[in-house]
Amino acid sequence: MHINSNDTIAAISTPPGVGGIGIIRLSGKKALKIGDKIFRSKSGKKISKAPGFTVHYGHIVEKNNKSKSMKLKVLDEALFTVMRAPRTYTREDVLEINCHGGIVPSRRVLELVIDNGARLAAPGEFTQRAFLNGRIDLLQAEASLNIINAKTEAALKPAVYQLEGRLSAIINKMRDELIEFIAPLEAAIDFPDESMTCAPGVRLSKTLRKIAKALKGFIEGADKGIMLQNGISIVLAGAANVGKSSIMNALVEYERVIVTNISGTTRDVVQELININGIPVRIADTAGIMDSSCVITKESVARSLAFSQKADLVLFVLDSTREINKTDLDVAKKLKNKKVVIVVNKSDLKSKINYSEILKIFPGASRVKISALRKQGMAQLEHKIVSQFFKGEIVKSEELTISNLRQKKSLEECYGFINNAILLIKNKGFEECLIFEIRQALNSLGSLVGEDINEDILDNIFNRFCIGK
Ligand SMILES: Nc1nc2c(ncn2[C@@H]2O[C@H](COP(=O)(O)OP(=O)(O)O)[C@@H](O)[C@H]2O)c(=O)[nH]1
Ligand SMILES: [Mg+2]
Repeated sequence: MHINSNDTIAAISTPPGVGGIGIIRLSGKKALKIGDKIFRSKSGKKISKAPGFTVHYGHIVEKNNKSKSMKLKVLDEALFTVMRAPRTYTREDVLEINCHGGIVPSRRVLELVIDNGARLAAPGEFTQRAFLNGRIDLLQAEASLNIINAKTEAALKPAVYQLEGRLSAIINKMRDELIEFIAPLEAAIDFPDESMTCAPGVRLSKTLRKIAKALKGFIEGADKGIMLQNGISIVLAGAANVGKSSIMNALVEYERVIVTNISGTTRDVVQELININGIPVRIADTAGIMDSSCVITKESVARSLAFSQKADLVLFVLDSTREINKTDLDVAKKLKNKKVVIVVNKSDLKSKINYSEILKIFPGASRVKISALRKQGMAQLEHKIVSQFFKGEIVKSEELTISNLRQKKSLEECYGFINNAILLIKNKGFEECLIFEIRQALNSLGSLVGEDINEDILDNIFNRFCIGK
């Protein structure tokens, strides 16, 4: 992404499609001047003369090239909100134009502001400016992305917590505590006679241990935080007619997919998002695995297996009214490497199943008996799904604030350096080494909040945003 922060950027900030209002946002030095060029306010006042945090009613106008008199053509009726630097989202002058919603009006206004000197914003560029101008740190920038993308309330909570800067505050406090020890340690090297006596050493180890403990808490919660943000993907897999589609319908609570007693009913992979105890779960129903020479069946079986391989969890479905057959075993073998819950379906009917062979393939896998037809055992099934990832403990949002792998990696690095430092003190190592480890730990914490971070990494982060944020 080519970032020139002198440009004035513009984008449609509302989602594409038909809606009551559309918002075009501008940020940069020329934002208000561009406002003057395209706006005739009812009051006759100029946008560039308006104080911050004021809203103005009027019309968006453009030059009518066809008319000789150069009369202005009214494009839309609009409200202009003026926000002046530095108290804005980006810390630059910001202009927000509320015009009519819908694809055509907002597009035309966007084109107009671009014709008048703005440049189309890259994805996340407004938030990137907020970060580069020091209004928020990188953790907060990532939190704002998570807020937009949150799929459940439970996922929203930690993101809001992080946007408020509470995690950043904890991290910054750790940094301050570590920095405090650098000078005395350096003094100890320069004046070995007055070398670090027991007192700072004890205090330092205490601080290091406290930090290590906090980091460990965050790292342990990280996978859950990431999962809460991204959702868990699960796939229903098994032989034909075991009841996969019936389970899908029971989980999404409506007749999403066709159920018949004819094998091969499901062909395409069908996906739906459900919410289990606040955790977003993407569930996919797939074709039953079977041998066939039919081109369509072959393709659907291939997709089914490919999807199962990518999923976080496979619900391996068995029909309890019959013995395990070769297909069941073949499918099971293909899913051997996956995290699996064995779902024994049709428990409303007489059971004929003996799954010892299956248990050999999935030793230790959880099992649950259900009847998709009668909707029995569904709560247990949901509980089993979630407990594969969240082992029953209460989910505290403070501990789930780590929401991506980048953050987890920085924390793990830092944790490693802190532990090295603890060992050095214990083994009476050199002060130079101790300083080195502490500085490395400080670097990891710095990169966590976005200091001295390389441009490619930044671009990578902001590219995941939508345009207009
Ligand atoms: N008795 C009973 N029949 C079921 C149950 N679940 C599914 N079925 C029936 O099994 C057949 C195959 O179901 P379907 O969901 O299409 O299986 P799929 O091929 O694995 O997707 C249908 O006739 C369903 O009505 C159940 O829990 N109990
Ligand atoms: Mg099916």
